[in-house]
Order: sequence, then C-alpha cells, then structure tokens
Amino acid sequence: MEFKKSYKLFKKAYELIPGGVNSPVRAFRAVGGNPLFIERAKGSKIYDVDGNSYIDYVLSWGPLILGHAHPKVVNALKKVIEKGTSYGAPTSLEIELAELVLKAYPSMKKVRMVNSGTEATMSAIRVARGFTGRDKIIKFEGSYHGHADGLLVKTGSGATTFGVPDSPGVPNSYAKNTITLPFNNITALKDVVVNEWRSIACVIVEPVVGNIGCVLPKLGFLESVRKLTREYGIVLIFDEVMTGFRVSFGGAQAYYGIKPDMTCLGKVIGGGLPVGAYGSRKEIMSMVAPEGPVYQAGTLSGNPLAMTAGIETLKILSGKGIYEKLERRMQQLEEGLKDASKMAGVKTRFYRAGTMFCTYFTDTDVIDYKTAKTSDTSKFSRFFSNMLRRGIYIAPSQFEAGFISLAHTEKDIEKTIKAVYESIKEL
Ligand code: KE4
Repeated sequence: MEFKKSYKLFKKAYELIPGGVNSPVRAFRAVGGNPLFIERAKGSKIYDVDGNSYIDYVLSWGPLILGHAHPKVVNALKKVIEKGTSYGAPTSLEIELAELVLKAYPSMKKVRMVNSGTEATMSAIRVARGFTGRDKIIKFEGSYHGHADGLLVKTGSGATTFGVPDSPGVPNSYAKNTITLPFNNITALKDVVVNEWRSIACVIVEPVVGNIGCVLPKLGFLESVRKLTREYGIVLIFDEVMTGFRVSFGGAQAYYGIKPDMTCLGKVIGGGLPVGAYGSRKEIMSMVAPEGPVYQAGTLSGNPLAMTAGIETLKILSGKGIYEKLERRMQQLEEGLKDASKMAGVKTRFYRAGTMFCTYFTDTDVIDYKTAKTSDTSKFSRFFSNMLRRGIYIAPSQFEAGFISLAHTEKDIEKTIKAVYESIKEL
C-alpha cells in the first residue's frame, strides 16, 4: 500500500493547521504513522488519496450509521441546497427533525438544535445550573462530553489518548466545579451526593462510555444513579451524543429503560452534517432563551442542510427491520472477533452495546477508566497498522469505540474477521 499522496498533503497541512488536523484524534498520534487523507467514501468503504480502499469502522466517529453517501440523503441534500444553505431564520425542517427526535426520545418534550455534541452538553449543563441554582457538576473519569472548559477534567477520547485528561487552559475556577468519579461505582457517587447535593446541579453521564473504548454500565448502576439524582433534586443528563440511535433507535435510555431529566444528542441526528441537540421536559426547557433566562444561541443552528441530512437519516432508521439488520451484522462481527482472538491465542476483552463496540488487549474485565487503561496500547498500535495494511480502517486509538453501518455486508465482515485473525497472529 502506498501512502505518498497522504504524506505530501499531511506535510502541507502541518504548516497550516495545528498537528495537521482539525480534531486531535485524527492525527494517528496514538498509533504512530501519519493520518490518511480521504478522497471519498461510499457505503461501508472509504478511499484515500493514494487510491487505497478500506472497510470503515470509524464512520466519522459514529454519525454514518447508514453508511457513506446514502443515495436518499445525497438526493435530499441536492434538492435542498438549490434553495440556499442557511437563512438565520426558522424553517419547517427544524420542526420536522424536532418531531422525529422527540418521538424517539419521549423523555424529552422540547429540544434545541445546536451544531455539535460539545454545544449540546455545554448548553445542557448551563440549563441545569440555571434550573437548580447550583454550580457543581459530576462527571465520570474517562467520559468525554466535548471540549467545553469545565468538562476537560479527567476526560476521555483524544484527551486520554494524548495523556492530557486535564487540559491546560482550563482555569482552576472552572475545574473546581467539576467533580469526577469512577464509572460504575455507586458508592463513590452516593458519598459525594449525600454530602454535597446542595451545590450539585447535575450528573452528566455517557450511559455507555464510548470514549475509553466501550464500557458498559454494571447491572443496576444507571438505575442507582437515577434514584440518587431524583432523591436530591440533581438533574440527570444522559450524554447520548454517541449512544443515541446507536445503542438502539431510542438510545441507551430505551435500551436500559432509564428516564433521564435531560438528553444530549449529536452524530447520527445530523447524518454526517453538523448537528447537536439537547432537550428535556417543558419545565426545564422553558429556562432556555428566548422563552427563559438561560442564554444559548448559534448562527447555523438548525440550518436546512444539516436538518435535511438528519431527517433523511432518521426516517430511514425508523423503517421496519432496520435495527434487526444492524443487530444481525453486529452479532456476526462479534462472534468472528472473539473467535479470531481465541484462535490467535491472544487475550482480549470485547464489549458492545448495539452497534458500538471495542476490543481491548487486556485480560482484565474493563469496567471503568482504570481498567480500560490496563489495555496494552503498543499491541493495539501494531494491530491497528496490521489491519490498515489489510484494508480495514478502525479508530486510531484504543480509547475509542468502533461502529458498523447498514452498508456493512456479510462479505465485509468476513474479510474483517480474516484480517483480525491475521493481524493478531502477527502481533
Ligand atoms: P462533538 O463536539 O465532537 O460533536 O461531540 C462531543 C462529544 C460529546 N459527547 C460524546 C459522548 C462524544 O463521544 C463526543 C465526541 N466524540 C468524539 C469521539 N470519541 C468525536 C471525535 C473527535 O473528537 O474528533
């Protein structure tokens, strides 16, 4: 495989853009080598500028659950773009996407569209603070909720990958309002809540933690978080930016049967265009400007292109048998991945929720940030390169989740499983 053109572009990009990328985790820093520059994508495949093709398990970090360039999404965008790209004024498309989202997430009665998951979580926390009049927030170690200042404390995703879980530039005055606790540890949460509930506005949680790989909630953990927060008037925010429409059509809240106070969404609801959203019951959302006093705004929020891509994506996802098909494909991949590791004689742990998953190179059960960090990241790096050479594109970091799409075929999965066996054997 040749990477000459990617390398040439990367050198140029490096002169103009920090690290040559517009988001750190894309830089391949965790796995070595240089990032691929992508030319185009279709279905389950991406094609780099050197003409190499890959089966894609990153899917732009989750959004492309239909696969790349789905004809219905592309055609709808072609039509809507003829009418302009953004008006800075309301459109019926925003009503349509809001209706689709609220129907799938009945815990929300009103929803505000923004442009990213970061904006969604940052705004939801501001509303929770405005609603409760309290300042502190609780998050869990390794969870990544976007890069708002107060959330870059013991955070996951790229920050864990690059070992800066507490980013410089975040004033202590912000960080001191963020309490970080171990995921899946209800005792730790209870101790803090019982003693400090009067100053705690919200608990924000990734119900399945997708930013240290894929870490599942222990049986009863989410129920206990829900019970505790309700008891002490603390707003429970489910950050479903990644799990939304991914763990199930109704997200983790439907899958685990938990009703959060607020929900943040992103990724899938934009169908690959920039969309984030946050919502709640009317009592809380009435706090949001211009209805209420908590300010939040955005020039391109709800723009017609992003709404169109989101609407088309959710309409297809709400079709009959869609999640059954995704589940079948995911089961085929799960069985194959587990068999491949066993046959290759390498100890791994595999976890998944719906169609997000992760293989850790460890013999320890992964239940939180600490145990996720037992994974052998140098083994993962070699695995990553072995897979890339075999035309399989997985996340360039152990501390990210993998995803499949409706476009992944049985043949794709068979090719992937063969590549996994060979790649692990070669470690
Ligand atoms: P964005 O601001 O990147 O749209 O969303 C932030 C965010 C919020 N909440 C959760 C649970 C998330 O996973 C994310 C973003 N996920 C990362 C991947 N782990 C985005 C990839 C990147 O940072 O480039």
